[in-house]
Parts: sequence; structure tokens; C-alpha cells
Amino acid sequence: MITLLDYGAGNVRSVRNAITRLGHTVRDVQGPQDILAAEKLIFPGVGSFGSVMQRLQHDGLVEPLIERIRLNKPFLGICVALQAMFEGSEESPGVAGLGILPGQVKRFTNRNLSVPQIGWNGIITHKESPILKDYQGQKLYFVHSYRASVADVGPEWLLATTDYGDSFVSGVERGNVTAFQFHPEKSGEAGLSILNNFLNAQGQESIEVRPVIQPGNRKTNMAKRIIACLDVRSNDQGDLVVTKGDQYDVREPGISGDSDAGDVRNLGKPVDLARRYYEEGADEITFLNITGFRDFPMQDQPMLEVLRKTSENVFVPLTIGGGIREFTDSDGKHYSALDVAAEYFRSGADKISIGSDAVYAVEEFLQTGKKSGRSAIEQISFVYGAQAVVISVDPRRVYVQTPEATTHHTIATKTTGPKGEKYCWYQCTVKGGREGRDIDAVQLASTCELLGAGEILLNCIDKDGTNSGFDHELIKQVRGAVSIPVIASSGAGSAQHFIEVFQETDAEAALAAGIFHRQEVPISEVKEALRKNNIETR
Ligand code: 1PR
Repeated sequence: MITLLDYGAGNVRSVRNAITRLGHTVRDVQGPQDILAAEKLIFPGVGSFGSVMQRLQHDGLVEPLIERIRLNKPFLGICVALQAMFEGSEESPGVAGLGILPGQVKRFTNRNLSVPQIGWNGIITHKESPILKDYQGQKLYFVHSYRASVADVGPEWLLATTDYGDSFVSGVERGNVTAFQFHPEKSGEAGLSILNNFLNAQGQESIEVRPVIQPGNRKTNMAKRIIACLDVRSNDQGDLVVTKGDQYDVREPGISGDSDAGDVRNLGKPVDLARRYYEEGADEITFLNITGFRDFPMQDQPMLEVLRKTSENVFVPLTIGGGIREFTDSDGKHYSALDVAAEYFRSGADKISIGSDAVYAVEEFLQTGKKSGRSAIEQISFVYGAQAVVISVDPRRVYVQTPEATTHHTIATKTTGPKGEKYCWYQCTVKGGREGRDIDAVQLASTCELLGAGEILLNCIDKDGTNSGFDHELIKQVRGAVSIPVIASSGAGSAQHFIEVFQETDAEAALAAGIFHRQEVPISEVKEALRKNNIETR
């Protein structure tokens, strides 16, 4: 029996699913007495440092947690739970942590790195540990903007470090108490094996001193992520299918050749395909619900069930997009964007992705020059953290003869326009590309970062479904305008295209749909090609 400290702040379903998958039963902490009584306690920290500590204070859990750790009772902290063991954090000045370890947790400062660190990195172990006994250098999933300093943690506690700019603490352990900055429940089979070791570890009565491992000059490297994207909608028969468009048109050509007249392309079932991509080595799975499902009560939204089922078998991060906005369901009940996001997080999503609503929020910001605090981006980022908010950008090229012909951010392009134009800008669209707005991709991405977004999913309508490679000009332009990670999307047609996008641009991840659905290029082939070109992969 494993006891889980879940205070309803985010995606704890995956931890639950991982424990169940490993053959154990989960019970929840009901009150302070459970903290000390639990045989094994897992604390998956979710949210900001301040919100975690406030919640622990409110529920009277601070003292029992400190006592549990002092008594050397089996404990596993994940992510913010590791940070909460320190005295405080720059993220929430003035809020006291558990104070088991000295020092303040600080934000990543290296200007050349995107923050949050989102993705797969290694760890270097500093002492022997029963929890890491099977660890063989695999990459593990990190997602955070703040990190603990190695200088604050003595050999008694230091278990693992990771490099991102400088070296930070990615694991602490003393006796039966362990905490990791990475998410074992999101780190594929390597993470499950670490979790399994905690679940099965025989606790030691006394705190033994473990042999120290000299790490030497080794450094860890962040991998470039490969993301499989599933556009989901219901077809004309009412079945939920994975579909795929050409430049966002998802219907087969009709008999008359009218592209709107045919059936919705059906490339498989969402839960089955997601599982296949997980098994084939996808670093992340993204679901985009490309129709609104407005006829359903919120609780019956089909994508919630897709997430619940997927998270039972898929132990890498899941993103869900489409319809993240205020919503009145078919029962007439109103939900804020935050309520909608909360449902998705509870159902197993790690990140939500916002499309049209982000464009409207940026338009409002550019008009007023002020943050309203009301936008979906701001609200969700405030409660769940920037790393949980992805902005899905759906831009289309607009060609101009000279940069002066528009007030938008232009680039000199190698792909000239229909009238020989040598410049273009990228116009953002809403409603799945059906409506263009007077806003460009740089404005959108940089303003969303300001409003609290943690990542940009950069599609390109001109490239979508063409198999002609990613739009490097767009990616370079947007990557240069933000300091959050950018996912390159649209146009992948071969493994070579992934090599090129990582060699030519600084994108942190690349996403593809069509080539994976049609089984033209397996994910393993993409990874192999990247490795041969010295591009770090998981
Ligand atoms: O506006 O917040 O409700 O979000 C709607 C979401 O649905 C947006 O993320 C938008 O990109 C997506 N969407 C809407 N309509 C379509 C469509 O295709 N008709 N899908 C659509 C866009 C997503 C791309 C695609 C890549 C890779 N497709 O991410 O997966 O282009 O494709 P490829 O590798 O085959 O080239 P809201």
C-alpha cells in the first residue's frame, strides 16, 4: 500500500497510474496523521513553490512531513517536492520551505538556455543508492524553471546532479528519504524502473553512510525531443478518429474534386496510436482536439476519456490542445478556461495547449498595453506554472515586396512569393486556420511569453502535410524572439528533415504527424539518424 500526497493541483494521475501499473495499491493522504502512519509516502509536488507550501501549511502537513523525514521513514519527493525540502525559493519570496536542506532554490540564469528546462536530460550519481541501482545513464524527463544549487547540499544528501547551463541538484537521498527533480512517472521505462525500486525497497532501520562515487568531469546533455502529434475529431459517423490534413484540410477530395466534399481522413484510434508511439520511443505525445465537441457536457468531453485511457499505458508527457477557453457546455453550465484546463490535468494531461484564445489575449494586450490577469494563459500559468502552458501558433505566410510594406515582423525569404516577392511575414490565424488576424507570429509568441506561457508549438499552415521539411525561416524568427522552448512543427517528410531542423535552428523539439501515422518513417529511424549526426536524443 503506497500513500500519495495529492492535493489536487495538477496531473497526479500519472503517478497513480504508474504505481498501479507496477502492481501496488494507492491510498490518499486524508489528514496529517497519515503522513506519519504511511508505510511509504510519495509526494509529487505540483504547482509553484509558494502554492505547494501554502497548501501544506493549510492542511497541517508541514510538521508531520518534517517529522517523517527526521524519523527516516520511506519518502519519495518529485519535482517541486524536492525544492520544498529547502529553506525557500526565489519563485515565492518570503515563503518558508520545509528547511530540511539549507539554502534557496533559484531560477536558471544562463541567457543562452531556454527556461523552463523542458525535456530529457541525464543524471550523474554521486553515491550508491538502492533506488538508482538499475540506472544506466538513460535520459529522464525534467520540467522546471528553478533548481537547487549543488553548493547547498553536502555529501550526506547529494545523490544526483544534472547539467543545464551549470550543474544543479537532480536527486537527494539520505537513508530511506529520496527526492528527484525529474519525473520518474513521465520518464518512460527508465523512470518506471526507478519508481519500482522505491516501491520495493526494504527500508533500513538506521541511516547508513553509502559509498560516494566520484563523478569525474562527466556532464549531462539535454536531448532534442521528438513529438508525435494526433489531431483528433469525430468523423461523419460520429467516431472519434485521428485525422490529418494537408494545409489543415482534413477531408478526402470529393468525387467532384471539391476538397470539402469527401470523408474526414481516418488514420486510427487516438488511444491505440498514442500507445504505439510511446512504445516506438516518442518523447512526448500531443493531442489536438480540432473540433469543439460543443454538444457534450464537460464531464463527457471525449478527449477527457482519451487522456484517462492513454495515461494508463503511456509514461511520457501528454499535451492536450483545442478548446482550452471559457466554455458553456450542452447542460448550460459555464466553465472558465481554468476549470476546463483543470479537467484535462485531472484526466492525465501534463500540459495544455492554447490556440485561438491566445491570439485574442494578445490582441487585447496589444490594445491596452496591460495584462488583464483574466486570459486563459495568465490564469492557467499562475495556478499550474508556465511549464504547463503551451501556445499553439497557426501561422500562414503573407508575401510583401519590401519590409516597409507592412508593420509586421518580416524576413527576407529564400522561397519567393507568387509575384516574386522577396519578403514575408507570418500571419496568425484562429479557428484552425480559417480566419487570419492582424497579428504576426513574433508578436504572438513574445507576448504570450510575457503573459506566462512556457512553450511555443510552432505550426506552419503552408507546410502542414506537405512532407517538404520544416519552415526554418519561421522557426529561426520565432526562436530568436523568445526565451522559452520552441517546438518546430509542420512539414516533416523524412528523417533528414529532423536533422536539418536541429542543425539549422535552435528549436528544442520537433513534432510530426503524417509521416508517423502513415508509417512512412518510424520514430526509431528518426532517432537513429539524429544520433548518427551527433544530435543528442533520448
Ligand atoms: O484554437 O485553442 O481551439 O486549438 C485548436 C488546435 O487545433 C490548434 O492547436 C490548431 O493547431 C489545431 N487545428 C485546428 N484545425 C486543424 C486542422 O488541421 N484542420 N490542426 C488543426 C493542426 C496540427 C499540426 C500538425 C503539424 C504536423 N494540425 O500540429 O500536427 O502541422 O503535421 P505534419 O507532420 O503532417 O506536417 P484552439
